[in-house]
Amino acid sequence: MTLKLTQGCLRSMKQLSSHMIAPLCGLVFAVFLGLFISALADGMNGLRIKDGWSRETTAGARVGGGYLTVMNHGQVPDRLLAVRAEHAGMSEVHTMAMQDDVMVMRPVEEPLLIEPGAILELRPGGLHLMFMQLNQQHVAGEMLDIVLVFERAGELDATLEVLSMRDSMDRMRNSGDHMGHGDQASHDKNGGANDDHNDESHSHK
Ligand SMILES: [Cu+2]
Repeated sequence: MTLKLTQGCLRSMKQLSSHMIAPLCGLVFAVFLGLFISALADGMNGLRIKDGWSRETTAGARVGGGYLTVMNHGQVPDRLLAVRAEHAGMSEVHTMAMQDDVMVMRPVEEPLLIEPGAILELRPGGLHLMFMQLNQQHVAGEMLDIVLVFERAGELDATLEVLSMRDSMDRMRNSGDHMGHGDQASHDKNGGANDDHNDESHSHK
């Protein structure tokens, strides 16, 4: 009696385990496949660009900003050398700083370093992308294709979602950045007149 019970139990355990092992194997396989695919997507460099966005521009505006996040999942540091965009005659990576009580922005002096495990955040009020000589208005709802040029990773495509003024305010609020003086900043030593970065203010020193 006891023997029969034990045998039955063993049999049912075997059945149970064989039933469970198959889907379990499938799950493990799927997880590994997922890891493999995401590793492929990251490429050799391990840089991942995300959350790209821009603010809509008015019809006559000649400049527009760009914001995004670059994460370095790789093992080696990399540097952001340049940015290119078809919709702009000139594109630069900008930094902002206080100068004589005025927020000014200018091209970064050195390529931005992204250490392994680090996150580079380009956002209003801080480091940002600047598109000048716009040949196309930034229209809310549209996507802007840009290319980021890295020292090691080379050229990586990125897209910026153009947000309406209202949505970009929300985005800034939600990102925990309360500075938000991207728009009020004057360009270079332009005296804080407005945010219309005319071409003169971009002459390189
Ligand atoms: Cu700028």
